Amino acid sequence: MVSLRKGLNGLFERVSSYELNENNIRKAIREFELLLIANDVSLSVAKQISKKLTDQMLGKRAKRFSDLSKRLRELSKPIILEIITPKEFIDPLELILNYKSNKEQLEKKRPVVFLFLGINGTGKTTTIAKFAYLLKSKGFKVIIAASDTFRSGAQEQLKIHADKVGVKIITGKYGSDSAAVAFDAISHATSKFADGVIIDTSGRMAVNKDLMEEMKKIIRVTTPDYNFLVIEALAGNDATEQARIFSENIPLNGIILTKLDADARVGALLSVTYITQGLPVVYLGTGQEYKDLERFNPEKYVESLLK
Ligand SMILES: Nc1nc2c(ncn2[C@@H]2O[C@H](COP(=O)(O)OP(=O)(O)O)[C@@H](O)[C@H]2O)c(=O)[nH]1
Ligand SMILES: [Mg+2]
Repeated sequence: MVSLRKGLNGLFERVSSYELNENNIRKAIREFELLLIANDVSLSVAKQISKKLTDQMLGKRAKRFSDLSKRLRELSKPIILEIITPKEFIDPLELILNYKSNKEQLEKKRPVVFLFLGINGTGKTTTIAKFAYLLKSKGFKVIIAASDTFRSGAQEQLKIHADKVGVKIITGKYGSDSAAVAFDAISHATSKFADGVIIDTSGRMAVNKDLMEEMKKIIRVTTPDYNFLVIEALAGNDATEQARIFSENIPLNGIILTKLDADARVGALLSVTYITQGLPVVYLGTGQEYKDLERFNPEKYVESLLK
């Protein structure tokens, strides 16, 4: 949050000394836009925000104001909030709880299945370990499916996490069918009356056709209840592109944005939520430890950004 927030603070301070006229208002909005772009907010989102600000400050129905800095802050808040507020909030803990209390589903006995997708290195495996840790700490029984049978070391990496967290893992052979591993894990979990299954998947270096086909196959075979896309905030514009391609090809239910601790580049959050049109950000990854998984609160995010 640091750099964008600092930048915005500086901007609000600067413009408070501007004389109030149309030129200066346009200049302040332009500075606002550039600051967003410099902080990982994509061009189209930044432009959309500045257009709305211009309309609301200079348009026909603009209200009169005397404090440019205050007005800019007041108006940008709902504009940003609208972009990052999902159509529907998703809380995985509630999902499992609701599921457990739903008799019909209980009779089917199948646990809630969460599929994690995303390209290599975004933090899928780490996030799965954090998620399993969270579910376990809340008393749920979960099983992990190590369906990344592609990248060498992936099985061992996840096994180490599963052992540390203390949850069961179903692994597969490298080069074997990732969908089959996931399917086995779900069967196993069903027979053990587990509450949830978390499926890890392989990513490739970039989003490409092979990856999409593999993900579609896993989805066909396992019919997950929730598909979560894992994206790293550090990826900047690339994060937006990944969100676009995945959301166009795969029916996603939510996004997990990782690496928000490192140098906290929160701008990506705006672009990613904008491009996926209101998909909820389910969790934020804020570090490398199991506890570093936070719920995302749009109000809090905007408050802290514009404070
Ligand atoms: N700082 C930080 N590092 C993370 C976070 N999530 C994952 N990582 C690191 O990112 C690297 C790649 O993570 P991994 O889970 O293997 O990514 P995968 O390829 O998507 O499974 C590892 O070094 C993780 O420790 C996070 O929220 N913050
Ligand atoms: Mg992985």
